[in-house]
Amino acid sequence: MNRSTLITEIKGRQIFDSRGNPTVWCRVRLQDGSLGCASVPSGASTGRFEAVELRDRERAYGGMGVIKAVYSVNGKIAEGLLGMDAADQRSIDTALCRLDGSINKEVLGANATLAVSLACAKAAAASYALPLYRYLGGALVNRLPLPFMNVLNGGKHADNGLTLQEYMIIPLSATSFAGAMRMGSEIYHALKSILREDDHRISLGDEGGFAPMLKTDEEALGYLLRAIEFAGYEPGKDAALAVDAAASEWYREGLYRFKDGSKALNGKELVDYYEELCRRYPIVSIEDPFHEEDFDSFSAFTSKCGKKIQIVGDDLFVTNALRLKEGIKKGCCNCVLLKPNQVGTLSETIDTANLALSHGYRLMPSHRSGETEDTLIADISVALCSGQIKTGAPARGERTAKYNRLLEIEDELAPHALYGLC
Ligand code: 2PG
Ligand code: MG
Repeated sequence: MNRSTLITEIKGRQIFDSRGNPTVWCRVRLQDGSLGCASVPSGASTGRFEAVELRDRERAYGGMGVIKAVYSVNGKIAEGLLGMDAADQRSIDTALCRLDGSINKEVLGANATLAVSLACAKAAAASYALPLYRYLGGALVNRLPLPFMNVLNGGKHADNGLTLQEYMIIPLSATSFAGAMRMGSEIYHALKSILREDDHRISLGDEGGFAPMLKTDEEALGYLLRAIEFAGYEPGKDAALAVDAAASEWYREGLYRFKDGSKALNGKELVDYYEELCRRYPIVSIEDPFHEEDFDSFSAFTSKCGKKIQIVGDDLFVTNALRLKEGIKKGCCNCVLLKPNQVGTLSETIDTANLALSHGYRLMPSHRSGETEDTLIADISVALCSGQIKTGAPARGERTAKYNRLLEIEDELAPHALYGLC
């Protein structure tokens, strides 16, 4: 055992996320003085089967305080982990699961366990003087991901009429990550100009995308096409579209009910609706097209369209290997969204990623709508060679922190850096 990576101190603190809600921060100190700090994001459209984010449920912060989770970090977790080797991530994460003892981290809180799990990895990487992506991914890692940029926000992330939660652009024809950022940024600003010209408000949603008062999803997709063209690019060739429907949020009593009241569809009708959207717009990826328990519609849609487009499971799989196993058995999706805070430790996140890869699924590391300045998912996307990442608009510090980190990694990997999907 490398004695310099033994944990000598674990310190938790309550900080704030991009929505102004409290969240957990943690710093791990090692015997050789190395430090690792991590903070935990938080979702708004959360899956029912996610690990539990422990909230105080008291008067302060409208019940959103995380003092209990911080107490878990400074108390039970610190007691259990002091003296352990931070470089032995598997043992650290096994110990965190054991200390919690529940199946969904409801005792200590997944926000507490994840903060510590990630801070240990960062401290160990610092001790080895390796960037996190290299520490986690190994010597051969050299691929930068294609960014899925959420430039128009709807659903639970904005108070407009849009049913689908995220409308993303994908800079397909870029040949480098820096080139992808240029294209994404130009399209983002083109979109702003067009919206302004049409007298739409240009206020932002939770993930930095615009949140105009549009009425229909097709109107939103139309604006994305116009923005791509206005920026001088060709829709479908230079930049494609993707959506996150987050359909669990608009499913009630057996039907998918559109926000504007125009439609209430059953699963089969919704499959047809998506097929039609894909015919009319250059959509290459749809996330959570159905409710998190509607495995039948997921598998029907995957067998119909899974060869043509990427179908991503977020609330469906919640980064959980057991949920993913069920989805694999039933033929649901061909890509897994990876959100470490849905499961509560780094090892469990990577286990789910490996299970997905071994069954031919793609990976999409993802931010949450409530974020911090932590850039871990940028490093994870490189370490896992995912070839893609979803981390919001190319605007707002908590989003650009991840993009800027990827620009830094691209520089570090030059001249051998590859870009995009394998
Ligand atoms: C999603 C995410 C991130 P939230 O649904 O994919 O974009 O949103 O963090 O609110 O779950
Ligand atoms: Mg989602």
